Amino acid sequence: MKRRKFIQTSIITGISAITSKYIFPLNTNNRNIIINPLDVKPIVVATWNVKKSTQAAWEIISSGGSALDAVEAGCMVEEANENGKSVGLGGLPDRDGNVTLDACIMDNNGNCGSVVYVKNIKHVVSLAKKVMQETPHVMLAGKGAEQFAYEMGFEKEKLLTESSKKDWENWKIKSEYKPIINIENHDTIGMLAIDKNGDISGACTTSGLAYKMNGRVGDSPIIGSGLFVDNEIGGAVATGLGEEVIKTVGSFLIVELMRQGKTPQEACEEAIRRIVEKPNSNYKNFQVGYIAINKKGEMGSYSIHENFSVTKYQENKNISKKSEFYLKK
Ligand code: SD4
Repeated sequence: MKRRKFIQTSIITGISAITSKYIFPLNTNNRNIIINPLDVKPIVVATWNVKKSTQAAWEIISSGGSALDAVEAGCMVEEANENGKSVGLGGLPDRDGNVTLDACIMDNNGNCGSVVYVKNIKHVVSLAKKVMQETPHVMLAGKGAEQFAYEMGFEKEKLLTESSKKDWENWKIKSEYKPIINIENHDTIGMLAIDKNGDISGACTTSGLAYKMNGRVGDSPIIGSGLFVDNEIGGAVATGLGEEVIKTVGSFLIVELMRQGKTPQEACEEAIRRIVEKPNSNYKNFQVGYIAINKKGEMGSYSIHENFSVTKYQENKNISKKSEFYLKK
């Protein structure tokens, strides 16, 4: 008995020593914020230059719709755009020629849904929403996700377009696997929104890294890595080399940094620093970009390399601009 008590006491003493020494106290002022409706600043933000997507999302917000429906609608625009080679229809395939999509969505109540390694379904963001709303689960993968899609009335579609097939065939000549730093027009679409009620939601949709190994899944459908939303604090989304985002749980980190008082900009910069300042980080050879918003409707963005662009729709203005970045020459 005595020995057990000693062990318990030592554990408790040990935990409180660790707690007081290393764990940063939460800024409790940020919790349970009560927002005056006049202070709500609706906003839609997205990774990359995707004004048509932010426009579609803004139309929903401005007519009183929810942030959740807005981010879904915004992501769907790019999923349907076959010229975008990193999302939905026309996404670049894996090494074996399979187009496999990943997506997730998160609402203002902390609910989330996610799908990974999905073939033949274009609107995976909507499928992720169905997982969130119609199943007791958070994540469905592969064939099971596809089967669920058909049960929900989604259409089967061939996702590999002629143009993406050609790119893949050219790639196969050398079969050199190098993550592309910025895809020409855009990359993974991550979107965050605040609606007129002041509620926040987010979504993320991608075909993942071009010419990845068959079966590879990146950060985009991983809640906390590719996307995280906490309705009391804000939200964050990622684009770029998913492996590095997963290793640092980037989007969750950004939201927690904002909880501790950082602005969205400061939080994005810190999350990028966590990647580049790791011992032996190979950051000059890959891109990661983050965007974040806080409850006040303020935005931040940061990437490792230049030419990461972001789009913001707020106060009836739809603006794309280049993000700040780490690797200044
Ligand atoms: C992934 N983050 O699958 C995604 C893809 C992406 O630049 O953003 N590509 O790792």
